[in-house]
Amino acid sequence: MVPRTRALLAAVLLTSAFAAPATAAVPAPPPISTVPSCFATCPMGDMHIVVIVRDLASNPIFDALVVLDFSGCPDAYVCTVPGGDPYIYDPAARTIRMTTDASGRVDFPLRVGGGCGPGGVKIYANGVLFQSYALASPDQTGNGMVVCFAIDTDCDVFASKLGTADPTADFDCDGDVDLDDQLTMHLHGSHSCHGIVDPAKRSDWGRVKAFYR
Ligand SMILES: [Ca+2]
Ligand SMILES: [Ca+2]
Repeated sequence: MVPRTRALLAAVLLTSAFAAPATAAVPAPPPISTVPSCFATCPMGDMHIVVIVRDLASNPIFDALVVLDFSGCPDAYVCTVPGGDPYIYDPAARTIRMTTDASGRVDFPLRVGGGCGPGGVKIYANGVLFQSYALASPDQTGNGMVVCFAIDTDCDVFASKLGTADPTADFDCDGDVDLDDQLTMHLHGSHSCHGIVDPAKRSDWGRVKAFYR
């Protein structure tokens, strides 16, 4: 092998050794990647946050790390049950993370209540800022449950925002707080971090009371 060829081969091998794996592809921010129009969650985990991560050529990125950053949203109430969620919560950093599947998709069944104004919650993919949001939840009081009588005042707090453009109660992302958002409040009534809060069941009340203290 002539020296020139040997040098070329060495360069190719070196390049291959340090070639970036597919997982290190750089995510392209929205609208190439897909993010929610607004950030609405329920403590029971039945309002999903879905993100699809793509590169500049619109190819889905597998195994991209998607981070939901709540560090600027101190009133977000993150429910935690060890091993109970498909994502990882870091309580010190106040972040939630999960990696994308082969189609570049992550689906967070986020169990989060509370709220905060615009910019409080951020979505990152492989370190690239995708979007920042206000946080909206039917758990308007940020205590991990949606209850409108006796032990909680979620409906009263929501009602005070009806007719406004307050993003912390705009669950359907259309820029206002109206009867459609009120319907979402009703649909998520009695939802909590621990499932349905049923006043007829003493055990559930016990949990709620314990939760409330
Ligand atoms: Ca509440
Ligand atoms: Ca709305």
